[in-house]
Amino acid sequence: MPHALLTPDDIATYQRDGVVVVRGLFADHVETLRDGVARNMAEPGPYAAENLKAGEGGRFFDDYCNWQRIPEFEQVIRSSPAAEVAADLMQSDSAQLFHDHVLVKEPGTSKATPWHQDGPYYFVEGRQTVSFWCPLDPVTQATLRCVAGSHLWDKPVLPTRWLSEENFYPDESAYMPVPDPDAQGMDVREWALEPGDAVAFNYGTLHGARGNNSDTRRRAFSLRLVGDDARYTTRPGPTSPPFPGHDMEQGQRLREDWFPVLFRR
Ligand SMILES: O=C(O)CCC(=O)C(=O)O
Repeated sequence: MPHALLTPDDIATYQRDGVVVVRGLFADHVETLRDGVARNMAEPGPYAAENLKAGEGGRFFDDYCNWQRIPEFEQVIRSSPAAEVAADLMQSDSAQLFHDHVLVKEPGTSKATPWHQDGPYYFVEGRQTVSFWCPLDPVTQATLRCVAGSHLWDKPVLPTRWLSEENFYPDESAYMPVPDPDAQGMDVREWALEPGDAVAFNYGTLHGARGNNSDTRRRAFSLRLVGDDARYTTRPGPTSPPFPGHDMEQGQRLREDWFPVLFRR
C-alpha cells in the first residue's frame, strides 16, 4: 500500500512522466522550514549564491547541503513523510538522502530559472531518484515547470551555469542542446501550489521556474533523495554539489555516513 498521501495512479504518473504533484507533503512542517530558510539566509553556507546579473531586479538566492548545520532542516528531513513517499514514487525499498537546497525569489525577480536537468550536475546515476520542490509561500505564477517524459530521453541536456550561462563541462557534444519547451510544444506541467505542497520530479526531468513578478516572496525548499539503484559516478569535472573529499569510487552506493538512509521497507 502506498503512503496515504499517494494513490497508485500518482506512482504510475511519476514512473511514466517523471513528475507528479504531492499535495501537503510538508504541510505539517511549513513554519519549521520557513525558520530554516531564514536561518540559512542569515548564515549562508560556502555554496550560497546570488543568481542575478547587475541591473536585474529582485533577488534570487540559493544555497544547498545545509541540513547538518540547520537543525530545522534536519528535523523536517527526518520526521516528515518525504522519505517514505520518495520510496513509493521511486518504487524502491529504501530512500537515501542526497541533499537539501533552498531557492528564494524575492518579489520582482523576473528572471526565470533556466531549463535544466539536475542529473548531469550530480555524481549520481540511476533511475530511482526524486527531488521534492516545496514552496513555502502560495505560488500561483512563480511556479516550477517540468517537461513530462523528459526523464526517459536518450541523451542528457547540456548543463550550464545559471549566472554566467557558460557550459558546466567542456564536451558539448556529449549532450543535447537546451530545448525551448514552450516553443517546441512540449508537455509542460505546472501547478498552483500551497505552502507545503511538493512537486516530485526525477533527476532526469527537464525543469525550470518562472520569474516571481508577484509582490510576495517565493521561498522554496527542495529535498533530493535516491533509491536502491543509485550509484556514484564520475563526471567530466567537479559536480554540483561537489562534496569535496567524498572518497567514493565509480559504481559504489552513496556512503551512508554522509548520505543517511532515511527509510527502509
Ligand atoms: O526554484 C527554482 O527556481 C528552481 C528549482 C530547481 O531547479 C530545482 O529544485 O531543481
